[in-house]
Amino acid sequence: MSLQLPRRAAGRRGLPRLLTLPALLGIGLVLLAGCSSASQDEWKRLAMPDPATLEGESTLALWQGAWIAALVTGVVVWGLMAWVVIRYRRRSDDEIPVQTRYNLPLEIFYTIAPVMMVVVFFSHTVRVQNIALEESACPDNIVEVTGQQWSWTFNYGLGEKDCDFKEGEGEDESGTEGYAYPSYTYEVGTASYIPTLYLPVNESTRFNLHSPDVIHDFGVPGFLMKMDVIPGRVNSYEITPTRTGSFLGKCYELCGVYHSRMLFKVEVVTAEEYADYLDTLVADDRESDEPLLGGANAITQAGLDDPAESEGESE
Ligand SMILES: [Cu+2]
Repeated sequence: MSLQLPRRAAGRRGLPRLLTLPALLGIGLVLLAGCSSASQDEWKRLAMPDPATLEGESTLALWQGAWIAALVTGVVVWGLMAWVVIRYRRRSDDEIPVQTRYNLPLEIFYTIAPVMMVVVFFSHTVRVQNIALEESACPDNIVEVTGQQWSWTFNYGLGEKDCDFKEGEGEDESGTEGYAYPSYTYEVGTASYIPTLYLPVNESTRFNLHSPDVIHDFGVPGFLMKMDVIPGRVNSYEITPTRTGSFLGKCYELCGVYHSRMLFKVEVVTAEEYADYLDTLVADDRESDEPLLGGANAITQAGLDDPAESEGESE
């Protein structure tokens, strides 16, 4: 039985197609020429925001490194494909190119090379993840963050902190329950009021994340960091802002109808301005012995009876 070879297309229709590539390159150049220096920086960061924290620098480096590695891999693969297509193309209608099967060295190479690449990518990912999740024994500040439907509450500690309360709640080594600070002051957002989170520059701040209802996700694009806020457990992460400025934060987890309203502003300020801000909150009579974490706090109001009693017994 003979091999059926498709007829090659007659005529020369290659020229218009050859012109497509220069045309596309030309359009690309014209588009790129309109870029400002700010958007050129964005190109260098490959669309990542300019990191405003110590930890964010590593995340950006991982992102850029991954793109470079992917591009190098792509160029090698595309190059090999183009070389094979051109070098081993059919030169006449009645010729069959060399048919190669079972090339053991080649098969071993294309099995081992990708595995090695995955090992390298994975190890860098784990290394950067460890940097992003690293927590000091006692950060400069601990903020108890509550993500509730449909906004955020930021609880700032007042007085001396006790770093034995690492999880934000629960027991310390001596078995006493409580929080890191003896008292708190707070900023509460609502679905129609966007709250602002204040942070001192060049000081480490740990966020302990609480949710009284569903899973939210607390993140600031400018910090290149986000983390799930899960009811029933306290997640946490630490950041050290490296420059003052205004940033925007949001909920990264589709948490219900008004998820899109779970925005917040971030102001990174000097240590003095931070202390002044906490003073204005205290002056506004926003003080509490414990952080506002939603749950019972969300339905208990001063002056009301125990909600369980007022609702009556259902059984
Ligand atoms: Cu949410």
